[in-house]
Amino acid sequence: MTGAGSFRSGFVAVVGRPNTGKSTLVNALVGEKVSIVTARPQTTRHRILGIRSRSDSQVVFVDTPGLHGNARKLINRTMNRAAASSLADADVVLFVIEASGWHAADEHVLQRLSRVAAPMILVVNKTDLVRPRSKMLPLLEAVQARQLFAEIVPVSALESENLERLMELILARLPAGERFYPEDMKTDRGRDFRIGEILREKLMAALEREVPYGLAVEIGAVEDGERLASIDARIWVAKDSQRPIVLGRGGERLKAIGQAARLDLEAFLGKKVFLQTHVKVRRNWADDARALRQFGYEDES
Ligand SMILES: Nc1nc2c(ncn2[C@@H]2O[C@H](COP(=O)(O)OP(=O)(O)OP(=O)(O)O)[C@@H](O)[C@H]2O)c(=O)[nH]1
Ligand SMILES: [Mg+2]
Repeated sequence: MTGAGSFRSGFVAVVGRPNTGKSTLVNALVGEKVSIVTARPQTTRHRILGIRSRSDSQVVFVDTPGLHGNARKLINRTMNRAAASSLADADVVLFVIEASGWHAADEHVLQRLSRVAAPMILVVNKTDLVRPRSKMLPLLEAVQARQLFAEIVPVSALESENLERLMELILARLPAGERFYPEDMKTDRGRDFRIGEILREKLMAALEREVPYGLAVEIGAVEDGERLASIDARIWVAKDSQRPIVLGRGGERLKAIGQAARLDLEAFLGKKVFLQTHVKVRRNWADDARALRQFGYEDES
C-alpha cells in the first residue's frame, strides 16, 4: 500500500486515425472489453471511458472515434468533434499509429494535435505484424527526429506486449489526485448502450462495403429477468437496398449475426438472452440531425 497523498489520477485521451487499434488498446489496459472492435475503420462512434483502478491510481482512458479528414456526412463530423473534444481535458494524450508505417492520415491527426498542451505519447501499435523488428527502426527514427513526443512506445495491444511499460510512462505523467469514479466502475456507458454496441459489432463485422457505415442500432425494451433477458433491438439502415443485404437470403444472414450477438450478450449479462431484431430503413440518417439524436449520436462536445 502507498501512503495517503500519493494517489494519482487523470484522463488519458486515446486518439489516432481510424483502425490503428485504439479500442483494442483501451480494452487491454482496462482489462475488460468496454469498447467494440472490428477489422473495419470507423468502428467507434462515441467517446467511451475505460477506467483502470488500482490501489494507488485511477486512470480514465478516453477511447475516441478515429479522426479522419474527409468527413462529409454529419455523423462523421460529429465523430471527429467527439474525438477532438477529448483533448481539452486530457492530462496525457496517446496518439496511436501502426508500426507498419506513417500515413498521410496520421499527419492529419498530428495537425489536429498541434495545440494540445498535455504531453503526447506516441504509441506505435501492432508491432506483432512487423518482422523482423528491425524493420520498424526507420519509422521510430523518423518520429523521434520530429521531437514532438514525450515518449515513443512500440506495443502490441492485441498481444499485450509492452503495455506495462506504457502504463508506467502514463502514470509518471499523471497529477496527484483523487479517484473520479468508484473503484469497481470500468466504463461510463450503461447497459443498453453496451448491448447496442455488441450487436453493432457483429453487424459491422458481417457486412461489407458501405453497409456497415449505414447501420445504427437502437435498443428498445429490455426485460432483464433473473435468468433471462429479453431484448428488442432495431437495426437501422440508410437505404432501402441495404435492408435485404442485412437480412440475407431467407433471413439467414441476420439470423447468424443475431446468434453471434446473443452469445456475447449472454456472457455480458451473465444470463440467457432472447434477442429480437427488426431491420428498418431511415433514409440518409447519417446526415440527419434528428435521426442522429434518436440513435444516440448527439453532439458530445
Ligand atoms: N495484429 C494486430 N492487430 C491489432 C492490434 N491492435 C488492434 N488490432 C486490430 O486492428 C483492427 C482495428 O482495431 P480497433 O481497436 O477497432 O481500432 P480503432 O483504432 O479503435 O478503430 P476505430 O474505432 O475504427 O477508429 C482490429 O481488427 C484489431 O483486431 C495489434 O496490436 N496487433
Ligand atoms: Mg475504436
